[in-house]
Parts: sequence; structure tokens; C-alpha cells
Amino acid sequence: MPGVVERYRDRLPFAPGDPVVSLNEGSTPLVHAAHVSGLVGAEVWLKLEGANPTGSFKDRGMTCAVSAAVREGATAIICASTGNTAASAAAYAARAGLTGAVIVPAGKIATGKLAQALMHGARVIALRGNFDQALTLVRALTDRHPIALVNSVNAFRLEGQKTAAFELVEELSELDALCVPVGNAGNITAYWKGFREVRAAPRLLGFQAEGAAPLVHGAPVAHPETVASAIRIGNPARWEEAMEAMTASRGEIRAVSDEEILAAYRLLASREGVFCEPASAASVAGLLRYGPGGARRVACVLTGHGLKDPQTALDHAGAVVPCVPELDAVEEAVLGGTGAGPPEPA
Ligand code: AN7
Repeated sequence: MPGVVERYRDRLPFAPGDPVVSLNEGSTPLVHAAHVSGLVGAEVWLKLEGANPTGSFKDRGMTCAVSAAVREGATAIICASTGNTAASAAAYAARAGLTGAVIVPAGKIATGKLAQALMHGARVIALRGNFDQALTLVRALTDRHPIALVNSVNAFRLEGQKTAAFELVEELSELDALCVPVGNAGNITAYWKGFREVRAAPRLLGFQAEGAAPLVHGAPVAHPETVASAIRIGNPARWEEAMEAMTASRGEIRAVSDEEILAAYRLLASREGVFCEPASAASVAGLLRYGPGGARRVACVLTGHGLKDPQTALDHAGAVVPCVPELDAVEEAVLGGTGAGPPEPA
């Protein structure tokens, strides 16, 4: 499939002939979640945004932000990031031949995202501070220097991200509710914009981590903390728009605990065969905790791939089984203790 600009150009601010920097993002799988459906008593679908080229939904917006930057003659782009925006910006900058810089909270982004940003050749600045401080600083920096800011304060990011709503409506003719994790609140804002443009109006159910839930408390959180590092954000840039989307869709923004996030994370991997990152699992954690609220058909956005954060996975998964290279030992390792026993004779 072509990327989102080519696929939805008539609904995006790009004219034919404009430069397009794309990795053929979008067109991500939508899979039915049989186990979760049974648990919540609704028809639940999972939108696998981790299947985008850099492993997160950020690519939808980044193709637009970087294409627009190229159109405007920019030679450098920058963002603050909890990891995924950095990985995506670095990849699209590399593809466009632009200089990329990313500012991330030191020690607080998942390993895979750091590896991506470095591999794509971005200058990676590890800030001794949190995401909110990083965003304030890049905004001030881009006021002083001609560097394109590609955080979701950039309107082109939301334009690209709204295409996920188009895809959902194309595949599911009716959708009653959408569950989405909320950090800087760009994505929930973009979904609502996309749904409105195609005259759909599912209830938007946004979920923040309990230790980083400013929209739930109605006040910024100075020191946000959560295992879901991607949404460790205390003062979302798209605060007003997210609250408007929530209200207009008769939705809710609620909190889930780290334990609930990790339980949903493991359940998705072990029962649905879907490995997402912890922040993404907040959408399903919220659905499991609060229920579908009368919705018959629900979609949960799984925003990023599980491989982004191997350390959190290893910290919360089972152990490997050590084994010497002998048949008896392998037999014991494979069959022992599992209650599986030897296979039945044919
Ligand atoms: C996997 O990369 O903010 O509410 O700097 O990576 O639109 O911020 C990431 C956010 C959800 C929240 N799931 O989306 C960043 C960054 C994942 C994410 C969110 C993020 P927004």
C-alpha cells in the first residue's frame, strides 16, 4: 500500500507534485481480539499501529511533518520525545537527507527507540530532566533557530495521524467506542479530527497511567512516573483539544495503574498473540477496568510494538529453561513440569 499522503491526499494539505517523504506508513492490521471480547462482553478490535515502518503510530504524522518541512526548505528537524517520536523523526530525517536532533529524558526511554534514533544518525541529546522540560526547551530553541519542530504541536503531525480514523471507519462500518492511550494528547486529538471528517463519532475513551494522569486530575503533574515510559508526560501540549474531543464524543479520560497496564500487556501477548509496548496496553487495561460502557463494538489502538522495549518484557515474562545438549535433558526441558507428558501415539 502507498503511504498515508498518497492514499488520502484529497483530505490532507498536500497538492499533487509536492515532495513526499514516506516509508509507506499506515494501512496497519486491524485484528479481532477474541479473548478480550469475551472478557468485556463487546466485540473488540485491535489496531496494530506497531506495524508501522518504525514500529509506532508516529510515522503517520511524521511523513506529513517532514514532507511539509522539505516543502518549506528546512534542512533540519528537531523534537522532544519519550522515544517513539524520536525514532520516527530520525528515520524520516534520514530518508529526506535532513539533519535530525532529538531530546529525550536521560535513562527514561526504551532501548529499542534509543537504538533506532542513533542508527538513523540523529543527534540524540539525553536531557537530565523529563519530557515536559524537553518540550519547553525545544520550543524555545526553534524560536531562535530555523529548525523545524516536529512534535505534535506541529499541525501536520495531527493531519497525518487522523488517517488512522479513516482506516478504522473503512474497515468497521460501525464503531461505538475507541480506546486510546494518552500522553501528550496529540493522538486522541487527531483521531477526533479524522472521525469528524468522515462523519463518524465513536466515544473516545482515553487512558493515562495513574502516575502521569494530568488530564484526569485536571492539573499538570510535576514529576510523572509510570512503567509505560512512552506516556510519562505531566503537562500535555494538546490538553484543551483532548478535553474537547473527549467531551464532544461523550467520552472519558481515566487512569489505569501500572499493574493494570502490565496485566493487559501480558494478556495481549499470551492470549491474543499481540506484542505491544506497555503504553499501548493502557488502552486495553482501561477497557478491562472500566468496561465498554454500553458499546457493542470497540477498537483499541495499540500504538507501539512490544519489541521497542525488550527490557520491560524480560522483567515481566517467564524465565528461559536452561538445558545441556543431551536428548534426556532436552526431553525433560521440553516436557517436564508442564504436565504436557509425551505425545499420544497416533
Ligand atoms: C506508544 O514519542 O509522546 O497522546 O515523544 O509512544 O499523542 O502523545 C509518545 C507517545 C501512546 C501517547 N503510545 O500519544 C513521544 C511521545 C505510545 C507513544 C503515546 C505515545 P500522544
